[in-house]
This record gives sequence, C-alpha cells and structure tokens, in this order.
Amino acid sequence: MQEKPQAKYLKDYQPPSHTVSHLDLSFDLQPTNTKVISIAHYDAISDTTDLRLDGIDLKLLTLKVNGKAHTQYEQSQSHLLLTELPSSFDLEISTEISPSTNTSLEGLYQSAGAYCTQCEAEGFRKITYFLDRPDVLTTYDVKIVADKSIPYLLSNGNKIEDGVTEDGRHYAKWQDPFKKPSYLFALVAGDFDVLKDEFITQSGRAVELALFVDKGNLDKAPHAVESLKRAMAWDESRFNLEYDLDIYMIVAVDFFNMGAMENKGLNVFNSACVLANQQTATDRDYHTIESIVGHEYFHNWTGNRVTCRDWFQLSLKEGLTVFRDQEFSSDLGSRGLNRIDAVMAMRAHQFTEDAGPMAHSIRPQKVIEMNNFYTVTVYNKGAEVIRMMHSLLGEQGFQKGMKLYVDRHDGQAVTCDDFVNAMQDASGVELTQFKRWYEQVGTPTIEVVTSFDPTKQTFIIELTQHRATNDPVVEPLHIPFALELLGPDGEILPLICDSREVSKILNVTNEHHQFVFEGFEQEPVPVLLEDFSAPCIIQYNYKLEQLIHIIQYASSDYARWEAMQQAFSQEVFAEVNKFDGHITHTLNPKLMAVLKQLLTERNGDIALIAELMSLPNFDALSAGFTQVPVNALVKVIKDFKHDIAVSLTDALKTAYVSAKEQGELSHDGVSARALKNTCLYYLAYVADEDIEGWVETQSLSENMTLKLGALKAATAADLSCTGALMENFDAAWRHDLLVMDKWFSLQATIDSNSTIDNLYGLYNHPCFDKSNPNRVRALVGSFARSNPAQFHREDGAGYKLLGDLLIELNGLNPQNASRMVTPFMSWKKFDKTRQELMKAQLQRLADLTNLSDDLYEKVEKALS
Ligand code: B3K
Ligand code: ZN
Repeated sequence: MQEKPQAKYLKDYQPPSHTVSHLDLSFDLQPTNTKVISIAHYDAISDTTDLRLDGIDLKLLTLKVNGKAHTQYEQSQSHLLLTELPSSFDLEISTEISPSTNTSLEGLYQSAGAYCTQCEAEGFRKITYFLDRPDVLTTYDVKIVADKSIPYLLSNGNKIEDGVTEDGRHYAKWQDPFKKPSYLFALVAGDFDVLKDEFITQSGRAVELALFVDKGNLDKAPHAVESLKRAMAWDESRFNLEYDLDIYMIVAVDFFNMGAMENKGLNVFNSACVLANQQTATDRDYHTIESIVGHEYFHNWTGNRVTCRDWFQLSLKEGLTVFRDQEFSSDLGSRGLNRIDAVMAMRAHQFTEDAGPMAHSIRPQKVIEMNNFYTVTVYNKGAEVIRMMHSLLGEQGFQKGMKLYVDRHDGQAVTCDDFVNAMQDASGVELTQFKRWYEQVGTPTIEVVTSFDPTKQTFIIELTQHRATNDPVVEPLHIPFALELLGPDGEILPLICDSREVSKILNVTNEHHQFVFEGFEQEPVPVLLEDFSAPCIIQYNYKLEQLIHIIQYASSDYARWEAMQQAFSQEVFAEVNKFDGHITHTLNPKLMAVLKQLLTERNGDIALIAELMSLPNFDALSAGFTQVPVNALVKVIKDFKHDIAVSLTDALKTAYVSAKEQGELSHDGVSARALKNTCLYYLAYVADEDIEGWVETQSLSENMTLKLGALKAATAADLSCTGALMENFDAAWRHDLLVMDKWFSLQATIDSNSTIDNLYGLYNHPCFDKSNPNRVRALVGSFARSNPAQFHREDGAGYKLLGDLLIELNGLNPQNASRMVTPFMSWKKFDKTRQELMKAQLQRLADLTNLSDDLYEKVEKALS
C-alpha cells in the first residue's frame, strides 16, 4: 500500500482561523482550461499572519493581497499556505481547471457537454483555493462567461445581470443574499429544455420554479415539478417553514454520483431522480422522485439555513432531513407502506453496515474520506434517532423543538448537541441519556422474556438491552419501546400498571427492566417494538401462532408486515438447517393458509397485501446469520417461491385477473399493479400456458410498472419467452438510457451460469459507459447486490468481475468505486472458501499504487 492517507478526528476540531465577509467568483468556461477568479475578504480571528487554504488539482495563475502580487506562499498537493498577511485583507486568486477531463464528478465537471458542479463534501477545493469547510459561511456573487452555444448560465440565488462580452461570448451574474458554506455553491451551464411553474407561499410571495432537463425530455418533467410544489406546501403546513428566495431551480444531469444535491436555490439532480412518464418510469420511480425532490427541498431549512459545524455532524442535516422526507411521504401516501420501506432499508443495509468493518456511530469520530460517510448509518439510522425523539416528545413537543432550533441557529453552523438541546429546552423532556445514541456503534439487541400469571392475571415483560461488541458506549441507552397487547379476539388491550393506564411507549433507560401489566384473563399476544420504535434487534421466541395472530389483528400495517417477515424468516431458518442440496423445501402449511386467506379475501390496502405476500430478500435474511449459508439460503428461498406458486395457483390467478389498475398514479392504480406483479412473479414459477401468455401480454403494456413486472417474472423463473422479451426491450429502448438501466439490472440478476460472461460482454453494449455511475450501478451494482447465487459463485468469478471493475473505477471515479466495494466489506460473514476469494480481491485493491483515499479507507478497514 502507498503512503497512508491521514485521518481526521472529531476531538481535534478547531474553529477556522479567519472569517470571510464576501466572495466574488468569476468563471470563464472552457472545457480544458476554465479560468476561475476568486476575490474574498478575510479577517483573522486570532492574531495569526498565516492562512492555509484548501485546493486540489488547481493550476495557480496569480495571487494578490490587497491588489498587490503576494509571493509569500507555499503550495502543496492539497493546500496553499499564505504567510506574512495583515489581519484583514482582500485576496484575489486566479486558477485554471479542466472540467472535461474531471471524471471524478466532484468539483466542476462536464456531464454530456453541460458544465455542472458537485461540492459537498469537499469538492469546492477542486474549483478554487478557499477555506472549504462548512463553518465558514459567506455571501457569494458569481459571474459566468461562456460561448453563446451554451444558453443557460446558472448559479445560486437571484440573477442580477446578463449580457454579451466584447469578444462575442455572453455572461450572467448571480447574487445569493444568504450566507452559505462552500459546499452549497453551484454552477450549471448548458443547453436545456425548461419547465416553468410558480408557487405562492403562505405569506403570499410568488416563487418562480424552473426545472431544466436535457432537450427532448419535457414530457418527463411534470412529476418532479408537481412533487416540488407538494413539498413546498407540506413544509409550510407541517413545519411552518416557508421558502426564502424568489426562484427555485432544479437541473437534471446524467452524470452524477448520487441522487441529488441541495445547493442553495439551484439543486442538481441525477436525471434518474427527476424524469418520469408512464412509459418510462415505474410506480416505485415516481415515489422515489417525489421523496428525493422533497428531501432536497427540505434541506433549505435543515442543512442550508442551519448547517453543520463540521462534517462529523453530518447527521444533523441528513438524519433530520431523511426524517422529514419520510414524514412527507407518509402524510401524502400510506404511512404503513413508508414505514415498511424505511425498516427494510435499515434491516438489509444499516444492520449489515453495523455488523461489518465500516461500523460507525451516527456522529463518526474518525474519518479519512468524508464521502465515505454518506452512509445508511448517518442517513437512515440518523433518521431513526430523530424519530425516537419525535416519539418521546410527541408531535407538538417536537415542533416546538424545531422552532426553537431554527430560531436559535438560523444562519449558523452547529452541532448535533445543539439540535438535541433545542429539543430538550423547548419540550422540557430530559434528553441527556438519549444523547448516547450519537456515540453508540452497532445494533443494540433487546432480549425479551414474557410470563403470564393466570392467578394474578398479570403479564410480565422483562427487557434486557445488550449493546454490540464494538460499541464504545458503556452506559445503557434511552430506548422508547412501543408495545401493543392483543387479546384473544384481536382486541387491543389497555396497558395497566399499578392500576393506572400507561402510554404504549415504554421508557427503557436501564440495562434491565421489568414491566408488570394487569387485568388479563388470558395470555395476551405482545406486539414488541411496534413500528420499529427504536433501531434495535428484538430477541424473543415468538410462536408461529402468535405471529399469525399479529398478522391478523395488529392495529398497525407495519406490525402486521413485520410479523409476516418474522414468520417467513423463522421458516427459512428452520429449512436452512435441514438443507442437504437434495430435499425440496416447503413452507409451513399454517403460514401458507394465511397467505391464501390474505390473497382470497383481499381486505384493506391491496398494496399492503402485495408486501405481506413477499418473502424477505437474501440480504435481510443474511442479517440473521453469523455465517451466511449462501447455497442453502438461495435454494430455500427459491423452493418457497415455487411452493407458494404451486399451492396457491388458483388464488394467485384470481387475484391477478381481478386486480384492476385504474388511474395512472392513484393509490388504487399503484396498489393494483403491485399486487398484479407479485402474483405474476409467483405464477411464473408454475408457467402453464395461461401464465406464459399473461407474461407476454403484460410485457407489451405501455405502462413501465407492468412491463417491467412481466420481465422480472420471466427472468426470475427463466421462462422460455425470456430471451425474446429481453431482445424486444433492448431494441425498443436504446434511445433512453435510464430505461436501459432497468434492462441492465434485469440482465445482471439472471441466475444463470452464463450471466458473468454476459456481463463482461455487456460492457460493450452501445448504451453502456463505465464513466456513468447510473450504468455501473444498474449492471454491476445489481449483480453484486441482487444475484447472490452468481455473485457468490464458489469459483470466485463473481468476485473477480467486481474486483476488475473496482480497479478501473479507482482511477476514473473514486467515489463510485468506494460505494461499489460495499459487498466485499462483509467478507467475514461467509465460509472459508468465499472469505479467501473475497479477501484476494480486496488485496488486489490494496496493492494498487494509485489507490484513492476513498477506497483506501474501506479496504484497509476490511483487511485489518
Ligand atoms: N447532501 C447530498 C449528498 C452529498 C454527497 C456527497 N458525497 C444529497 C442529500 O443528502 O440530500
Ligand atoms: Zn440530504
């Protein structure tokens, strides 16, 4: 391995040496030699005469202090150290950068010709020398000069001037009245189609909305704009937060490392998270777009107006904003289904991260490459921590806390403690112990033992919290533990302790707690940790009958789904123990009967029934094993699907035929399509003539949810029509790369011994491009994540495919490489043979002479 990159520690935080009162930026855009002039006014905070600025890959042209050339400086790979400075001065720096060769998609780069920026976390230093840290806030004036062939020149804030230059080019000037840290700076220049709209705020101000998309894509823009208007209205009604500028712009670009970025007044989005119409996008895509548009919009208050003091506090804005976008989706759609999504992400990804070498607290203590910490832990567990505070304070207390937080800290860069303090001060709820969640590492376990005393008619619940082995927190956590008790007829029983009815949120603050509930003639069925009220693992020996009781009667949709998942998992675990490679595994008939009943009665939310019918996936099930039994797990899951298909063929067929999808985006339409697809997916395993015909007919649908549902069913069950359907799709959609991503994903998830060769071949498909993160994720990401049988092949060919790709991505796009390495991080969870094979791929990376900091941090942790 090369020289070790340096880690930064939260405990070493120091305030900046200078404040910046204003920044003037000017850009002369050229593909390989863009000139950037930055003029800033600096004031020293202490009596220092030095200023150390961040800067990477910059060619320094000139440097002036108070208008005069300054020669007292040293340049290094990552910094510019200025010495012998006065305490207050203007600094003018001109530098040159090359956007067209910047494949890292960080800083200023070109996406299919358009110029755009990505500065969070530390990309601004690839644009100019600056104090590139979130606690240096200032106002910006930006001038952009470019050829007239690039009509739109955009930056943050309001446009104050435009015109032509003497040499026949043109320019625009933008002014952002709000102070911001450099990570929220944005510039976009390109030729787009624009969808314009307007939003009138609650105080009556008109805000211009503009969505910029690639030419020819206007028909896919309305859903994002409608989502934005819904988000703006929701933030006013639920949080009383109103938008502050006169214009809100969103630009969709094809080359982007993540979903989107909340730059002040000028969001930049991955086009995959914007563009949708019924022919090209699934119902799931529609939902994702609405939630990401909301998320970026909500950052305007939680992230932009109040930002982070340092990057260790990232969850301050991300955990809170994920919580807000989850609430937005839940208020507008189904709360139960949204909760199910959130918990699935926690179980399948966050618990896995916690169990691996990258485990960290929601406020990490040590970081080498900040981009590595935009994780499910910081985001999703961070949101669960905010949700726990919401449970403890209630909606009213929480809103009071939010108001105090914003009033106290508007325009500031603050810490997670500042947020919790505001919540505590506004509500009067003591949160000192609760703060331990910010230090806590790993997934806590709660062991539950219950006992029923028929003579005293009491039901006793004993809870013991166990922390993960790598958890530095030595004292117990404050856990809001939600509980529901169900009576024999499914009725919800009151929780009576010492003759008084108590709240369903139990405050668990000690290592060990005993709760004695009174007044039961028969033993109740406990719904434990209802709604996943804390990000913990519950250990409790549920009997199948109890789970079935919960599936039938629990008051929350989430709890019913959770019980179903538990029941499925228990059955899978039991069968995995019997695995010998030859027996055919079948689902417990009692559980099969429940599925049949759900399917036949179709009571309540149809979309929920589709969820209830779905087996937990490989990742979610893997989390339950210390060593993942790959072959057994793959076989049992497949056998169960087959068994459900064969045992319930008639009920599945009836449900399939009677699910009528009315209305493009109505909840009923979405639900009907979800159930139809679930039924067809199972039925494909039976594959009689009817069903092959249904798959083929559905694949011709003009609706992408249905079309893709048909192809998924065909590829999963390996129907004879699969090849032809895939060819038709390819021929029909080559003009739309986002749609082709769905096809690449399908190719990657086919469980066939020829898949790996096929994937190497697809690198040459005219639509494939390794420098585009969407394509890479669609093809190789889907393979590693969703094709366990082939990825974990015992000859190591799956691991080699990923290893080969990572070596290329390391040079091309370190951030993408680092995200794609995730499947290797859990190598210790597999058997010896697979461990050795995965480790060998990690070692190939470790041996690279140009290993990026991004990969270094993960590879080093994985191997140590
Ligand atoms: N804040 C951005 C993510 C930036 C990621 C930098 N590697 C998007 C979001 O969370 O809203
Ligand atoms: Zn965010």
